[in-house]
Amino acid sequence: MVVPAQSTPETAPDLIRDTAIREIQAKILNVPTTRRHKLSNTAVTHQNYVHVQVRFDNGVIGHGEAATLGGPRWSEESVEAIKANIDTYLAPALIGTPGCHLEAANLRLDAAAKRNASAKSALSAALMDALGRTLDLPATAFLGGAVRDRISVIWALASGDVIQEVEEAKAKIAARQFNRFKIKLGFADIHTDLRRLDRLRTELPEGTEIIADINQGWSEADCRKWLPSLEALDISLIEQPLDAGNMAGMARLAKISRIPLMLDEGVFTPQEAFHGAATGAGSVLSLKLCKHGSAQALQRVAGIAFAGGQELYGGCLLESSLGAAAHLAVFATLPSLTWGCEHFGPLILSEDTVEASLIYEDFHVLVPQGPGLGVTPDPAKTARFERKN
Ligand code: MUC
Ligand code: MG
Repeated sequence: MVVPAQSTPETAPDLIRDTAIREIQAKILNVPTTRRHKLSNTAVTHQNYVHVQVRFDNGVIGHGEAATLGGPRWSEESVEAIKANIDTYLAPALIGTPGCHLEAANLRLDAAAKRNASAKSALSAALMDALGRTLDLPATAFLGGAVRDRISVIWALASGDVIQEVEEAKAKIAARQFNRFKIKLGFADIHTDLRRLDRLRTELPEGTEIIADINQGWSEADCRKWLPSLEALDISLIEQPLDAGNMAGMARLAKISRIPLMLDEGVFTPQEAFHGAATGAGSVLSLKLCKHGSAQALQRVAGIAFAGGQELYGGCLLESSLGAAAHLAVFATLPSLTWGCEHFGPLILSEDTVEASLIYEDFHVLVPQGPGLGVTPDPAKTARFERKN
């Protein structure tokens, strides 16, 4: 029996045409953090974002965010470059394209600019938001559907002042927000790093999960020498100890380390993901929109890593609730996310950029359920945080 097509006020072709991208705006935001956040190669007291707004022909507006960490130091993209490349190359390439053709939009962005993954990911997020609001569906619905509605979440300790870090960790555990911690290393000498880890291991409740993120700060020789100390401290995961390009060194270390190694800055593209998995350069991969460039590319990278036997970890770059919500939408659709995620960004900001922040409870972050990304930027806050010159 042929079921007659339902008559709706707007037919699918009209809906598609009405999602044509009409206007794109990009603004730089500077949002103070609650404390200094230190990494091997930078330190921030303000988070810088490019906040993107996309308007469809149907009048619906979607928002996205590109986060950076201390200028072009964590990766090659700075907020100034992201905004300039969106304004000059990426936005013009999208105008007129149906916003519901998410993969076609990605192809246009890739044709307009090489790499620039963070800039592209803000546009990808804004399209998902506007499309979800048009269809009155959460973005997960057109990313394959959610398989989880909450994700185990990790907090990063990164002031470098161990007394402050112990207090901060204990307060997070008491609030039942976070009981898994990532410690940023590599900004002090290795002996100082190890003393800090030792103090945290002693002061935090027995069995507390501790991950070490070295952000490319150690050499292969350092790692060979100090791996036994990290093992003795019961570190559960070592993130990107070596230079991002040094896959061969990571593969040699992975062979001798009893602690799993995670690739972060070393894997942006699907080809890098394939290389990392094929060479055994780490058994865990950190996924971030700012590295992969779009929700679809993140899912592709996750598939490659999974096929290569790697476990998946939901990474962040200290996004506000807006950028974090875009990540959570994609992470919610991954069949496997062994290590949970680290989207603690909204709580490290002195004030979030949205009307209602993400919810953290029972050591999980909840995946927003509303249309699009499920969070709404607060115009008064974005105006206050907008960089004025
Ligand atoms: C990184 O390298 O993982 C994420 C959390 C954090 O503290 O730093 C970022 C970047
Ligand atoms: Mg990292």
